[in-house]
Amino acid sequence: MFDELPFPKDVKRLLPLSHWPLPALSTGFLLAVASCVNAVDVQWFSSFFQENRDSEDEPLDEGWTFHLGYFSSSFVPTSGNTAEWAAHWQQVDSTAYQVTGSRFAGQWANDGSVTGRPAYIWGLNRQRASNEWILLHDASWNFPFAGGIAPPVNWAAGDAGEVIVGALNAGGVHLRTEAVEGEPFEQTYPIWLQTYFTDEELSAGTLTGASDDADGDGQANAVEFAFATNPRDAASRAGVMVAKDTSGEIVFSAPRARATAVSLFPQVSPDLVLWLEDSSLEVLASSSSELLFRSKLDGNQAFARVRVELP
Ligand SMILES: [Ca+2]
Repeated sequence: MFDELPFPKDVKRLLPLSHWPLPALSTGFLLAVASCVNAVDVQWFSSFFQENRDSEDEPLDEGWTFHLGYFSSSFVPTSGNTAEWAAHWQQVDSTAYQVTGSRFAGQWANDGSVTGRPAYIWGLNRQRASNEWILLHDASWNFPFAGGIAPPVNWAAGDAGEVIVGALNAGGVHLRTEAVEGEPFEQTYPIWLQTYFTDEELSAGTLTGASDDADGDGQANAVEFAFATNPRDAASRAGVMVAKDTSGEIVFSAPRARATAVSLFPQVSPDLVLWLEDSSLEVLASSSSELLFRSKLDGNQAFARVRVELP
């Protein structure tokens, strides 16, 4: 969407983000996921077609993800210790918010590794510069035993007896997120894959490589990971934007997914052939949600892109 912004010709133009070859990923994680058998599954979800809004009353968008997990040791999350949540969070499953159904729905194949732990559902948005979270729990949400065949356990957001941050069914809004202190928990590429791909797809591995483009939108999975877009939705894309700084000079701005294990390397080019890093540009600001830079090239035009590299 950003590469369709109106833009003066012959001055500077922008180019969608591109992606360079990446190191191969370990498949150990994927094999572990596929090994679950005879488990009591956990279905965790919110109801269809509800009003779900953030603290500014905007509907939740495709940047939202929901996570099922627990907090390590004896840590108990409260609205007063949100800045400490990330350090204690242990993710079990995750799923993307479905804008069309205005809900989230995940299913976790229980492997027995976390039996008895109190379960929480954490909603967050890594695209946002400020934190907006919701955290739900209920006294009955404890990870079940594995083994044997049993009906799935159902945990509905609307049944949560504890809303640690955010609000539930207040003022005509089903899920309401809240602006709080802190950073989302650190996300790696294999963990991110869980949000958007089924266990079967993870096992097959044909769509899930860093250089694969699962939705065919021209942006590799690694790029979608770096910018917190949805790799299964071709309409969900991000790119370098052009902006003006306070003195009127044209600068480039790249969004960045918060708390995401990826490195970004801005590049500029005079001609779309030769791409330069480092001394050919100046990084003006680098925050957890944005990278701001300008070209130092001579001449009256410059192009910009960002190289994405997984650790
Ligand atoms: Ca893509």
